[in-house]
Amino acid sequence: MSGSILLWPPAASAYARQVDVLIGTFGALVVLLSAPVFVLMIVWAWRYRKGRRADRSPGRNRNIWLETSWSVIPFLLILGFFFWSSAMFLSVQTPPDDALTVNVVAKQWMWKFQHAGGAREINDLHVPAGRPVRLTMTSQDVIHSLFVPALRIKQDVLPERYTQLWFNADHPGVYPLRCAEYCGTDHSEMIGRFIVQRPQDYALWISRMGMDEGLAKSGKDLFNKVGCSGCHGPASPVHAPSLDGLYGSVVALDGGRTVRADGQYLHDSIMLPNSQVVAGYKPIMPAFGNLLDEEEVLQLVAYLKSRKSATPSSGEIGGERP
Ligand code: HEC
Ligand SMILES: [Cu+2]
Repeated sequence: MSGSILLWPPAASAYARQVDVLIGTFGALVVLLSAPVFVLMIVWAWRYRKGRRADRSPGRNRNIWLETSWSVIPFLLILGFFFWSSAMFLSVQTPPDDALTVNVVAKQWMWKFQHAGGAREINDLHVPAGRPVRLTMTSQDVIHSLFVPALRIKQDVLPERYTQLWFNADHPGVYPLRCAEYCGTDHSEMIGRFIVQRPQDYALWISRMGMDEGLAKSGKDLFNKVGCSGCHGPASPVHAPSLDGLYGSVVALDGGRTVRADGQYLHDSIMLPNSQVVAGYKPIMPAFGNLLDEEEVLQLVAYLKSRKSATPSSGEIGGERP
């Protein structure tokens, strides 16, 4: 892997170049502000060294404006950096709505990627150039951290939780992808490739993967296979909530709280159902934490997200949900 660790890796997105400008400017400012201190320290140490006959009487004329200015000007400059970098931080936290979603499951010691169309890959992540991509990430075991130096972004990947990252890579090429959180013996082997392709090459790659069965489709099969439909299906004798149109709605919980049903809520409802019980239902849903792995939960969550509100004519009983 010689040559793969670069002091200043290539930049593959507009954001990465912004980070470079920020770091470069900040570095320049730090040099500008600290250089006079060191230069004067050396000059004066020389001028007033022991045995030198120099004028050592206390200075008379203090200049209050000069003394204020060397505190206030650096303060304002540094404050400028605070606003500049905060704006960048906020933008990297908010993916655009039209972003392509790729689900990521980290485990000791590999990266698994599932594309929205169902294509899966391990340790390689293919993305189209010039399109925003959002990574929804979780871990199967310990804490990992996804780091793509060429994008200048890094995010912890946690068990039982979804974290996200987004980017818009604009420079086709192959770049390193790493785990930046010590996660056990083979942490240093948890290396992948981040592959940015021209849109037409990416389309070709996706079609070659030959998986048009989507994530939601696998989730639907799983929903029937592991027995969710036995309770949540329309003909079920069990008193369980309908899951149509659940995603994005507001759920009233036992105890009077309400939550918005986002991806994390769906995840937790499956893995730890008794942590949040829907108002009006008994906590009879079994926990699937030991039966399903995080990849399967992603498929179920994708399936639940795809279920729109039932039409009133569907004849389903228990229409608590608007
Ligand atoms: C034994 C019956 C049973 C099985 C099997 C079951 N559930 Fe449930 N589920 C329930 C009940 C009852 C509730 C409401 C009480 C609660 O929140 O725990 C519920 C709640 C939920 C909720 C929250 C619903 C809401 O309105 O907020 C989701 C999501 C869910 N289940 C998904 C699943 C999935 C996915 C599976 C299969 C992996 C599954 N369930 C299997 C009975 C079941
Ligand atoms: Cu790791």
